Amino acid sequence: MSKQFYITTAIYYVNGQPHLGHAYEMVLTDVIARARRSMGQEVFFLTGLDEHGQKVEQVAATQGKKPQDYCDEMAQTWKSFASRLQLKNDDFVRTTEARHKRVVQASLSKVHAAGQIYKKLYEGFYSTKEETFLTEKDRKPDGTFDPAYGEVIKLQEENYFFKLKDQQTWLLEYIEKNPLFIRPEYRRNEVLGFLRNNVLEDLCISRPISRLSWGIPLPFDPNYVTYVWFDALVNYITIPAALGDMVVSSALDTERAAPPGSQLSLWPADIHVIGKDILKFHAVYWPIMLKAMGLPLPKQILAHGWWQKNGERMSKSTGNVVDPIGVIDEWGIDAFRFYVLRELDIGPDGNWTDNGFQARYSAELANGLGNLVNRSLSMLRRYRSGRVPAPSDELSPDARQAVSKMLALLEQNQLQDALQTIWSLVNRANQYVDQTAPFKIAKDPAQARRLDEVLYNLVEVCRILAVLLRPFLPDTAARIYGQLGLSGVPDRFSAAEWGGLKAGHQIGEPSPLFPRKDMAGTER
Ligand code: ME8
Repeated sequence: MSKQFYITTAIYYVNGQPHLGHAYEMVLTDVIARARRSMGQEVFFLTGLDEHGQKVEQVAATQGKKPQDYCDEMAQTWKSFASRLQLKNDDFVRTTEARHKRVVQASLSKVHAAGQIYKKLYEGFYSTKEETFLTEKDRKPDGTFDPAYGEVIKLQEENYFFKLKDQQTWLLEYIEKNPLFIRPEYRRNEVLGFLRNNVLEDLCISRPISRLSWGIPLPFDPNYVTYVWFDALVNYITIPAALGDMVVSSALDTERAAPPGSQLSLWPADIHVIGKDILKFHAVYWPIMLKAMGLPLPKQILAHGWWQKNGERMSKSTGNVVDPIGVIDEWGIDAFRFYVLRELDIGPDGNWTDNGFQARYSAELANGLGNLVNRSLSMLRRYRSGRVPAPSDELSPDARQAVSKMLALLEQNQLQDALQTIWSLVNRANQYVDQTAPFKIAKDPAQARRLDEVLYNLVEVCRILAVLLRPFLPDTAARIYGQLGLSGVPDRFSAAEWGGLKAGHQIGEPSPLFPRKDMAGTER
């Protein structure tokens, strides 16, 4: 089987409720995955949950639950969140699954056998809250630590470490030679700066079982569990291995779980989509881990920014949060998907405002796209009983230009610009209605041919818009197709060629895609 386009999100800590930031990451990954499918590529989209660690163990205990029971409940919450967002993911990984644990252990064995893991006594500061070892560098001038670390204790403990020290040079060269490895460019520069100006410290990858039992045991020492990143990052290869990917299975000597003939070819990943806060783990530690396992590196790490609300960090304690499910219940999933991708390019931080959301809903969705589709279809029904007239190609150059520009942007994962390009066609078609005034020429029988031309151009643009919008707004695209009386879903960009609607085709019933809302009273 030829290699699929393999794209992943980060895996989410199960000890929290899903929020806007997670929804954004999931939706943007879903759009890239769907866009690739529309390009005709075979795609595998993986998302999932990070379920081990002290915090999960503690939260479960405070609720009087076993950690696994707690994780099982949270997994339901997260899976239903993903489905409300209309993710078309191909698998959902949970780090407590046997298929994941097996491959984590195989990867640890491999790296251990290669001499890259060693044991040493650690003596120093430890933040229980952040579950992390701290060094002198983390101390403030007055000797204290940032309050975010909570209580900081002195700890003496033997642990396993993964060697990073000798790995800096090749990684730096690799990133310098491969400009697309870390995107966007300024995030790449951050990593380059970090590697040029710091000496990598070896990474502690274990916790004694006496202190933490909720983890995957080290295959070479049952008194320890593996800790956080050696468990979490490895998810990106455990699912390929479980599905029979030969690259991973042969590097790690894992048996192929999938029956012969059904195995997928996934590794190396094409894109890991992650947030800016975990860039170092993905762009520095993960490549070094992969090299130690004898595996090729992912092709790209795409780091997005963080959302704030009203210019401030979202925080439950101050009530400054956006509840994606509440927004979806009120405005619909496509309005949510549209806003987050139209508002924020992949890279910088974004700012959610309810007013901004409503303004885009009203201007771009209701009055822009919704109005275009509704009036185009309504006029065709009113003036031609819903029958498509003979093809005409007045707007074909505009459509062709929008399609080719959008495809080029999608190749670069420039989703915001791609949406803007689609809207340039929406605006052009709305302007065409105003310029040609079909409601006026409909009154003049001598202009019947002209009216046919105008109506054809409008409904054909609506059809093409459905094709282009499908990855972004899957429901809306399907509804436009349905209202046009077309069967199936517009899931191939090749269908965006001008002339798809045939003369005599009977369209369906138009109904508003984005009902106008009374904005007064919805101010929050
Ligand atoms: O870090 N805006 O999990 P996580 C945008 N389990 N993105 C945000 C955000 C915000 N306000 N808040 C969080 C973890 N994110 C680890 C990852 S991967 C092998 C292990 C993003 O649940 C964040 O940047 O804390 C990250 O990419 C993702 O949500 C998961 O965060």
